[in-house]
Amino acid sequence: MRIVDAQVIVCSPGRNFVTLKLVTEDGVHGLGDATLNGRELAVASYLRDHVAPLLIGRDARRIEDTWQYLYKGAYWRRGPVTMTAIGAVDTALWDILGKVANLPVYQLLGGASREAVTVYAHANGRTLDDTVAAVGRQAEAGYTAVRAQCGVPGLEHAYGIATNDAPYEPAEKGLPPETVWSTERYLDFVPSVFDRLRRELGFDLLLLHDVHHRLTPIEAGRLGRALEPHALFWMEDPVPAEHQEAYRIIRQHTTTPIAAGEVFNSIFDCQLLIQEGLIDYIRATVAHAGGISHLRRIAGLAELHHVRTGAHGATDLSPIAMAAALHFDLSVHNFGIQEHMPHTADTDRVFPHAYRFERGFMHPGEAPGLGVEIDQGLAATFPYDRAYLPVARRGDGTLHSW
Ligand code: CS2
Ligand code: MG
Repeated sequence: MRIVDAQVIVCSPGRNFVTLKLVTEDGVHGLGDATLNGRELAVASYLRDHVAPLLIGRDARRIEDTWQYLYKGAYWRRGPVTMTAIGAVDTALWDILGKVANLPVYQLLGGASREAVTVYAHANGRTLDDTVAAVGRQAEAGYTAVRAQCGVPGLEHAYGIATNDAPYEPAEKGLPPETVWSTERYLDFVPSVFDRLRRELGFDLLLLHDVHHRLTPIEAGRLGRALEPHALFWMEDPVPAEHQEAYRIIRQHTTTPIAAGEVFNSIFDCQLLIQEGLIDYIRATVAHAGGISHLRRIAGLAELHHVRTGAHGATDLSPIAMAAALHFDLSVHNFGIQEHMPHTADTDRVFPHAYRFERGFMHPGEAPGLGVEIDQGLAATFPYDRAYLPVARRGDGTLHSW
């Protein structure tokens, strides 16, 4: 089962995606998502120029050895570009193994630990009224969990708010737009959003909120405490997490559950957070944290410490990453929740898939492998289109975490 071809496919059916396609001598192929939002071509080059030559001739069944070869063998370890590339290779090899075994990947991972995967939806609005209406619509669509983001009075832009009627999409065409941020206005306003949501919608619905790395630990402690009466399912990324010890301060001040890790690349980024029980949900993904193999390691460590998974699932992860996440979610014992943002119709046409959504739950389907394909002819009609995430500055012009 030698690998004979490794292709990197870049396309933009509404947004940019990088896909790795590995082909074996028997003509079986596997797919991996290598999309790193705003830095896509760096991963494409890493794979095409440095990884593909190493894969040709390797046995596609040696998933663990290939992972170690690309990780330890590079000498330069970790980092988003390297780990996204390794993740794509790993995911593609699991896809191949599933196809050869004629089994969906979740069966290779130990089988289903649950009937279906609980997913949370996004709801956002520029005003409080719009946000409450958006959350209500997602609840009516059958979601049992909804992430609520609201525009902040006095701020032109807030994270997570759609600029038009289309679903929220973080990247924007061209060069990075600049936005203005005020911690004071945000902290003042957010508790009133959840107060209103709970008063109008009650406590049955699970509510989540993404702070998007904007606060300091003591500010995060204050927000978490203010949100306690509204019983959030989680408060996400309250602070930038390079300094894991900083989460101790948040924990000392609030019992609001904490989720972190969509930007993490390896188990080392969350080792202390997990081992000290400083978070409740780990958001590392298949795409950016070294693939299915490495994510399972992270989940294994998390399970020992009562931390559950809550994988990132924004639209900048392609349907290949979504499929891989669902196989992982269905199988892993300490699954918590999965983020779900529907892709554009063009993206769904480029990546036909077996996974399905039904009233708040998803399932990866029973197709062998990951159950997702890429229509390369159609993909070629959507060429790469440069786009960046915005940046944020405080009122005086100081750069702030976006
Ligand atoms: C996010 C994303 O889904 C989330 O929770 O924080 O919207 C994130 O901003 C993007 O994935 C960045 O590429
Ligand atoms: Mg997030």
